[in-house]
Amino acid sequence: MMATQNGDQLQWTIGNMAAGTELEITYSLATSVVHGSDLLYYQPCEEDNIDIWLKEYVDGANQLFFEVSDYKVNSGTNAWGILNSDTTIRSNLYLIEPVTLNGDKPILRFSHSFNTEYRVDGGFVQVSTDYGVNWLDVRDKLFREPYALGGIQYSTFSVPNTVAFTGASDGFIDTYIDLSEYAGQDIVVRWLFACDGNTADVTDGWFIDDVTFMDMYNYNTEACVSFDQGADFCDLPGGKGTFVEHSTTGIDQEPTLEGINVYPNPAQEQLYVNIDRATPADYQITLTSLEGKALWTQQLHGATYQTVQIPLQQTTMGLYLIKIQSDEGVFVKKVVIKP
Ligand SMILES: [Ca+2]
Ligand SMILES: [Ca+2]
Repeated sequence: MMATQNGDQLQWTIGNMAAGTELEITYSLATSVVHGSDLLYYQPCEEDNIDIWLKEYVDGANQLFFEVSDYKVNSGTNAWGILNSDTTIRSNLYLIEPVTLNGDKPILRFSHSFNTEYRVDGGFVQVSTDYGVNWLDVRDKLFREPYALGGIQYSTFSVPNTVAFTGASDGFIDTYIDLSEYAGQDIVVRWLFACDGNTADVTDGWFIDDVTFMDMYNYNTEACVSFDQGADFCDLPGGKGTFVEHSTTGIDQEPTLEGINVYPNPAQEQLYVNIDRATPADYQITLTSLEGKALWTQQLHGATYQTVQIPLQQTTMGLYLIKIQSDEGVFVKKVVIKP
């Protein structure tokens, strides 16, 4: 069944359906390499740098602190973590370096792994827009991997209606927090952990890694069904739809195809793509605008050692993409064209 495109809508005409029958429509979408979330701040949690992190023992019978270690990590060598305790503990970890929330849709994402006594021991996260004077409850802003349903018992934190990450996450998961309400402000974060006085796997706990602030780019598309016999029925996907990763894993990383060079950059009258490879291969070379509009394209068949010249006289100055497609994948490079 073909879809018709109408602006930002895709439409399928289903026709008649018998009562009780089901129809599944699947489609795939591609996002341009230039569209992605903007990285605002990234903390790899590799070291206990005292001007960024603060660890605080609050109270309890066991004086445990969050520590940087290689015990459980999401990436790199280390992560922050704290072990469960079978005597009472309350202990906090602060990221005290303020992060300015640029953009319209700033979010915080952190990777974490937890395995605690379900609904009894656990932790939660708070943010502050006044450098730690007041701490804000962001429970309604967690939009992926939120807290456990039903909260945590009162006596662990002695705070009514406490929600928490509790139970088992089964490895590292990514929690996303929508901070758009605080856009433009500086923010600091803290993670609070507590255990009651009994029942704990003291070999496990809560581990936090890869703290990332981004101005989010996402596709949050509403799907609607219209039918003759009634009003439209519409629904949105959960988790704010499709999240597009920040560009350090996309275009800025500029993955290379060995033996292929694009030069000069910036370019003026000509741009060259030089292929210097012993194995013959097919290529499609395309110069596109940032919006993905193709301005020049050429196919090469069985190319080995070859230089392709792209004329730029008709191209206005600006930032462009050179896209080289082969059996090995797509290699995209940003090029600046000067007047
Ligand atoms: Ca790490
Ligand atoms: Ca416990």
